[in-house]
Amino acid sequence: MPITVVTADITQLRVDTIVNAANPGLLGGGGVDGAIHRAAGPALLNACRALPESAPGVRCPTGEVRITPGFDLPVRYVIHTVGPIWQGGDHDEAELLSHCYRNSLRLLREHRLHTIAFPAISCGVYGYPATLAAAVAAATLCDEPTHDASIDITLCCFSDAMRAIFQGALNAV
Ligand code: AR6
Repeated sequence: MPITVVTADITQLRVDTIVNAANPGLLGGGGVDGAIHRAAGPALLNACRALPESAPGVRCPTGEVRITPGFDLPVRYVIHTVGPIWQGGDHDEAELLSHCYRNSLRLLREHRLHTIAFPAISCGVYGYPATLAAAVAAATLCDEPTHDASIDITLCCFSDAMRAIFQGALNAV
């Protein structure tokens, strides 16, 4: 299962599915979420709004995933996940972040897709220290069954500094 780390705008990538670092409401926001909604067009917001709420205003609890079409994006699907807000590290942040990656790959397999790109989930507005988040991402992805050579993972960082952190974490696994 090859894992590549790149510096790029995730909305430009031509993969089967990109992952969105969303919030539980799934109705858009800033950062990569805002960029994905802008590039996908208003149909994405409508698709998200149509997803059922599990509690008032919650369409995707932290660590879980939901899937929609990619609409105007050059991808077939968007997998929306919600990373944990960093609260110092003793509020199950690592486990919840790990669930984001693992559940995204589960959906990828269920939909028989092969290529996926992740942003640095939780590393922006949600405040997760990048070195710690990268270690969780690398450990989780490298823990996946490696016999599945048909799955190709891209870790899409928005700066070279972030790319170096994620590459370093992968090298350390
Ligand atoms: N392509 C790739 N990475 C990007 C892009 C892009 N176009 N834009 C930003 N990033 P964030 P979070 C990087 O804040 O921390 C939203 O408002 C960014 O530099 O997008 O999980 C949601 O609605 C950072 O490294 O996501 C939630 O409310 C990484 O993506 C909240 O932010 C994640 O930063 C989620 O916060």
